[in-house]
Amino acid sequence: MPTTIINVSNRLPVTVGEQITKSSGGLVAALEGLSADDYNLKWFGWPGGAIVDAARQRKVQEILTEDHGCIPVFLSDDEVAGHYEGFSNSSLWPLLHYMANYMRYDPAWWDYYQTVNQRFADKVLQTAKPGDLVWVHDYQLMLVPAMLRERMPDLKIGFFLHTPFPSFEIFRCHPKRRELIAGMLGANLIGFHTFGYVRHFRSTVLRLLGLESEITRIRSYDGHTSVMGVFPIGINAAKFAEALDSPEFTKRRLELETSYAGKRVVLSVERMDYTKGILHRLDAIERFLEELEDRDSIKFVFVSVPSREEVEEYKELRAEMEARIGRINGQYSTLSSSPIRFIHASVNFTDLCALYSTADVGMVTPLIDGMNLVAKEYIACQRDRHGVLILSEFAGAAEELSNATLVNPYDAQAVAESLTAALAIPEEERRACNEPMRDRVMKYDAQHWARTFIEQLAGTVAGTVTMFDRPEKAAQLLSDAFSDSKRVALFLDYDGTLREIERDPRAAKPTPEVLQLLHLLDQHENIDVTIISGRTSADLEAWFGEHDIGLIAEHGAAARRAGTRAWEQLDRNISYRWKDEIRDVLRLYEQSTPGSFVEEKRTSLVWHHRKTDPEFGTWKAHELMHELGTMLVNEPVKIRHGRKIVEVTAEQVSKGGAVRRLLSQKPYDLVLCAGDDQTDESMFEIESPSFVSIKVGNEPSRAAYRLRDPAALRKFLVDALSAASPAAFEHEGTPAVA
Ligand code: GDG
Repeated sequence: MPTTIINVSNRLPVTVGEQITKSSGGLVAALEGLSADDYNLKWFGWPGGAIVDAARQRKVQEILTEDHGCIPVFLSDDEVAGHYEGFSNSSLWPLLHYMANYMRYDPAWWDYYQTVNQRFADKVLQTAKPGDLVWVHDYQLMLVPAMLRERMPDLKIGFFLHTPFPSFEIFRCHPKRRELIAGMLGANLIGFHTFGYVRHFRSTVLRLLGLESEITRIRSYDGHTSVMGVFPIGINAAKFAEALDSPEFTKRRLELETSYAGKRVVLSVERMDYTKGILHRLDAIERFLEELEDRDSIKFVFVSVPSREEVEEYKELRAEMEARIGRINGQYSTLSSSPIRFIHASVNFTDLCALYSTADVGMVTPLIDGMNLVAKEYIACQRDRHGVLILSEFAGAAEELSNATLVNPYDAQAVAESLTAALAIPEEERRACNEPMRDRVMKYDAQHWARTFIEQLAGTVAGTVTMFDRPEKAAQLLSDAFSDSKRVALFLDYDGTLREIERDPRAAKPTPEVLQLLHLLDQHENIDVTIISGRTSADLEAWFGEHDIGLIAEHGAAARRAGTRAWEQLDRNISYRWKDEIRDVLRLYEQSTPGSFVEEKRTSLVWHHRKTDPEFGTWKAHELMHELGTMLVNEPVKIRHGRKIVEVTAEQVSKGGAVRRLLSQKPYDLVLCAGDDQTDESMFEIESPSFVSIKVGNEPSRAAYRLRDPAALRKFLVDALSAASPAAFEHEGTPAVA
């Protein structure tokens, strides 16, 4: 059975007008190149234009689906203006390209962006089945992965960003920065053109969301892992190869050669966009022309495809470009020729190939560009002429095309000199530079790109966390024990287990969901609940003092048994003299690491680095671990680098020890321990036939069962209670504790 690929991009590869016209961009070729034996492709996107009439929408949908495998997402004119022209192209596009001063923002655009992303997600969810691969494209749809994940947690979702991902310092300017990256993190696989963009994305996620990550993996709070990968997009190589062998191409090339006879041709092709460095290029051309003796010997051809003409900055760019070209042509024209030929239109594909192949120099100098396919297409078409590619260092393509003449587009003088030098490179040298680049461009083409992305996506572990043991088994054990009125002990860690983690630990007071769950458990006399935490007894007393439940504080150093009000110290015989020595060291780290602080508890000293720069904080934590390790070799302590903390604790105190002590005083038929942190592992070591251990979260653990997050644990407990006494729940309805 072929796997279904659901490809989701802002635009469908078809346009609906009087007739339906198919477009043939790189993405179409890339996906059509996937084998039909292995994959069945469905394409979701906007068909262009506003089709408002419901009957016409149905008709268009029917034709597109049946004849083209395309499922249209219809948008109104207002939605296109708010989502596409506004939020996507006037807000996100400039920022993703480091042009924060071009970024505009209107809160109404954000509403449109969310609505349209949700419409795309809903449309996909109407069709998607488990086992399908969903591939979402580009900056217009950054929220879609998380929207899909929320409703189908097991779906394999990929996201590819076709633009650069800028440095954190730039991306942080966006008013919706957190929402946007959280949306992308719904994907299992997030693809970028270069490793630089991966690095920036990771750094942004670490700093804005405070998540843990390795170089190419990020673990989200909801338990799934997003893998980041480098997938440099390629050109439609087969289409170019075919064109170069066609008689029309040969004819058009001959015509161009005749028309430009006696001149060296320098070609630029691009959408008219301020990222493409057009005005800076004109500066360089002016400097070049100033120095040129024979002005009839050169022709610059600019193919500038109209783009985003509704957006103000693009209108201004066009006006400025036209004025500058007019001035340059006025100043440097001779009686027989003018230096710049400016085509403000799209040329047909054969003409484009003929132009690429005729040009002595391809001048591709964007100020920044995700990849830039024009550079690769120019090389592909230089099969026998070996023209020179002048390429901006700031195009993603520069990583692969390192034999090109690489330039800094902001340095007009250097670009002008590179152009003079390029025109003088001997043929042998040009051939030697181009051949390896051409081999690469033709081999690692768009189809290769799509295949590698899809194969990697197919190989990722599906969204949900793999369970150690089926949680239904634990649920059954628990509900059986509840319904038989057996004596059950629940030892529940608090932060990250019973309740979601907060950035500020003081803000993590019990939510109504937690309190409602405790209230439900409280109604069963046979169930003893103990909250077991690393927090101080004062913290626990303040939040749970009024509840008749057991409390264990400071990882097992103090306990307040259910039914009593008094706290008992379990660590009376333990010495804490070692604290004096290390307190000073931790203070030094506090001083030298902005945002970090030292917390002193009865049984431990903790250095917190949650609020520091994540990379600096983690590095300092490693240094501190090393220093403490050598200082404290002979002391009865444990040193631990936990979640954004370095902690030194008395060796004899542990949660596991405290649980054992309570169990030795009162026997139970079933004991359940749940925790999310390393300190909880000492509870999971307890061995007993009637023992259920649950890890909350997706880190490695010795627990027998695993649940995704605190909400899943709360639901698990409520479900077990309701299975044991359905009547009580029928009466009250299922409580909203999750
Ligand atoms: C975005 C990213 C990334 C151009 N003029 C004509 C014409 N074209 C075709 C070219 C090329 C395509 O348009 C332009 O692609 P680029 O990659 O250069 O740039 P963007 O449009 O900005 O694309 C970019 C890309 O997505 C893919 O991920 O590389 O960085 O910004 O294929 O051939 N085609 C025809 N006539 C023209 O006049 N027929």
